[in-house]
Amino acid sequence: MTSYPHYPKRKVTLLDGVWDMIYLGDQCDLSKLKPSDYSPAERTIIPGCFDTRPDLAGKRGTALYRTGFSLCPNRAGELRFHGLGLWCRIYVDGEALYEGAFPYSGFSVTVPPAADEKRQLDVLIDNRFDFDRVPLQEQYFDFYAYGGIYRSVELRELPAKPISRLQVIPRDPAAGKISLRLMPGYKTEEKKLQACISINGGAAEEIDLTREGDLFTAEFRISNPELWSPESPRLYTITLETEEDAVTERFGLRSVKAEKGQVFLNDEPVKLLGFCRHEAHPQFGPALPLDQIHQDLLILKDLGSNFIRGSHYPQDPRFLDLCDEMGFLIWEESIGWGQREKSFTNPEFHKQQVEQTRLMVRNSINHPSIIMWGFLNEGASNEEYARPLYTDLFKTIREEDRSRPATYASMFPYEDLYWDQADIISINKYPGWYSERDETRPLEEVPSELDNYIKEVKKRGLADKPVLISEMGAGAFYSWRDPHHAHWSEEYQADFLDQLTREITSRSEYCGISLWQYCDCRTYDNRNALHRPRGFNNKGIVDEYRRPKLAYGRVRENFRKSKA
Ligand code: ADA
Repeated sequence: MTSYPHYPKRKVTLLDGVWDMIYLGDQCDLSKLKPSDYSPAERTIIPGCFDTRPDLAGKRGTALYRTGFSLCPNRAGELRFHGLGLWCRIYVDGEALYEGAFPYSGFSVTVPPAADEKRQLDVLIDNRFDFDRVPLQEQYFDFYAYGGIYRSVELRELPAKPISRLQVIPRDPAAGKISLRLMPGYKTEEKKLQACISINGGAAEEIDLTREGDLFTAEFRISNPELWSPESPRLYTITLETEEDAVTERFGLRSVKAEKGQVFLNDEPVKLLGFCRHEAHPQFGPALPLDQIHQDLLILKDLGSNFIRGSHYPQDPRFLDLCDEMGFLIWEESIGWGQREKSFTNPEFHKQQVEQTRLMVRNSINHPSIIMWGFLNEGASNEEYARPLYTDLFKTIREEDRSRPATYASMFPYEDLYWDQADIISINKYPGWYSERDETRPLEEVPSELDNYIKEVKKRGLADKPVLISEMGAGAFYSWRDPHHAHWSEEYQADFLDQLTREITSRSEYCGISLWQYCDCRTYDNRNALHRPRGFNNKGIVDEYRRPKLAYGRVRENFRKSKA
């Protein structure tokens, strides 16, 4: 089964499975490369990354992937890529149809009709760093930049007048009121659109949608509405059918607000307790098997978390579907990591940031689990040169969706310039770990820093905005125990996270925390690895194989106590 949306009137084929592949090395001139010059003969598995395979581990270069598919003769199709990186060019029957570098973003490519049913798909993937070609993901990021088709690929047949998506925005959830926004997948001048809708597969009702810009919109009311919440994650499906096409989307009835220094879910204040999570595993990179995604969520539930920050890129839709079902609250963010002047002053970077952030909101808008949007993790929010992009990204998100708060993780709590634009103030800081003071165990920095951030927010007259610790953490090597409780020992991390989670759960001035981080994950393979022993970011509460460290029990107890 594919993730939502579903298209019940179309033939949809999941192309995941065994593909052919050839690794072309690290010297390819992409402008000259022709897939027809190669006969990929190696078998490989999609979703998958070539650079996690034992024979190609750590390679940076170009790989050509090939598979066949069937499409009804003389009918157009749509290839849906849920996530790949770093750069790709997509060919059908030898014709280049798309080229781009939007790591972790879901996007579609239209396949033109042909007389033959049998078609050939070639995907060229390149994972070499090159700011001009791949401005969104760079070598200095503290997470490994994998190469591959790391999420599912779907083929959808297209009718003449396809429906692209149906956005469902809860307006007054308790009264069952929703706004519908249909995105047609074809050009039209029509002012009205007639359709039938059914809720949860029940009786169909006729509805008239009215043209608004590029969309068709309508208001609708669900009878006997039941709210979505972490305790009771009630989901609805809606199927909208036109003469030619139908789409089934899944949604939940819930409201989110950020005001009076708190986050409200269904008008009740909620304390957000959880972790930042990378899609990562030593064997699979970000191409996680569904079972692993589910097990991660079971572990996070066991830890007493209700909140996950999807760091630092748009999330796998299968993960978001499970979060909807299991009642997690999610921060989804577009890809970004510590960008400075070179990026902010580059027009192509600016354009692609806006484009991928818009894509993220459009792709994920119906997930009730997503309660906030984010972007530009630890960007230069202390610099004036960053103002145009911060402003444009807030604008982009609000153009697409006003039903959720927008935020960004700032590493500059004393110099930030854009907090006034954010709905939630989110702070990434590492007192007690990256300590500037010369102490053996700088744990006592934590409470005083937490006091200072709040003082700063109040001083700036922003006390109405909720304050979230979007990252704080300490590293530990799994199974390294030490009576001295030295840095990197499981004991030091346990002391640190115990103190931090007790502080956050007892302070009403903080709306929550996403601890850095859920699991250890692979990062640098260059000299930066000197700060990242093993080439891993070791701040996980579980290691890369999800084995719990000592801190697990302490955090679990504190999170659970807070919710009791
Ligand atoms: C930053 C960053 C994380 C990670 C973390 C760390 O805050 O946002 O991705 O690199 O620091 O481990 O230092």
